[in-house]
Amino acid sequence: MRTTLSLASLVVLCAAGWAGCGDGGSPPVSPTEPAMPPVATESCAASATYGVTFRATWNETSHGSSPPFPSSAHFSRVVGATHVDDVSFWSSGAIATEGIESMAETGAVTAFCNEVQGEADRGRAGGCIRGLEASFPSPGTVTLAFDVDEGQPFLTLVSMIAPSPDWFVGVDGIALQQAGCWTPRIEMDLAGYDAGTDRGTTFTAPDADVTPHEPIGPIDDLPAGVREVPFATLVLEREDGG
Ligand SMILES: [Ca+2]
Repeated sequence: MRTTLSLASLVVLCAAGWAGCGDGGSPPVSPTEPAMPPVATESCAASATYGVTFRATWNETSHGSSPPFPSSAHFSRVVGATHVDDVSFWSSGAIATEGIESMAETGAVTAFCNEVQGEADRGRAGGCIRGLEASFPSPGTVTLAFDVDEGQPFLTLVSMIAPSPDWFVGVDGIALQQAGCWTPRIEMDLAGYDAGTDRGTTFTAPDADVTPHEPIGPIDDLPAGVREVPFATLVLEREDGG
């Protein structure tokens, strides 16, 4: 009896993370033809490319007037990495790394990217993902793209709320795959965080270092009624046909 795999069974294998997803396993085909219909092969491929739309929604009325909305409100360069599940570049409740402190206080990304490279050297992260714009106004929108491999299918991205003492937005290790296949589209609202490294209470407060650093958490200097209002929306969409 001839053995063939149905589309349904291949989808199940893909969902189980089967290494053969995306190549072979189906009835004989020429090397130049896709082995499977696009939906089955591409969603479970070994790698993917995502486009990122970072939509800054923070504006003069979104978070009230105390502390007052600053002139030249903007965000710093979007920066991040793909990584394995047990790597964390930041999380709520943790103490900020030097890279997160630098990003959240000044928008500089060199220290953060060095931390990413350290994990990349150990095979635990891809390279540093850097947006093209060093800063961009809010409200406003920027786009970027990144490649991701199935070995490092979690995403971290951050950007400084600017001006601010040490406030930022970001995602902390969101999963880009479900059951071994790439999620086509993810949309998330981004609330603000306080990096716990500066005690300033207004967007334009002068530098005032916190020693020792406090855990990353909500921006307690914003009124409770607007503390959870998103500063931005993040949309991830596969750009390679998935
Ligand atoms: Ca702070």
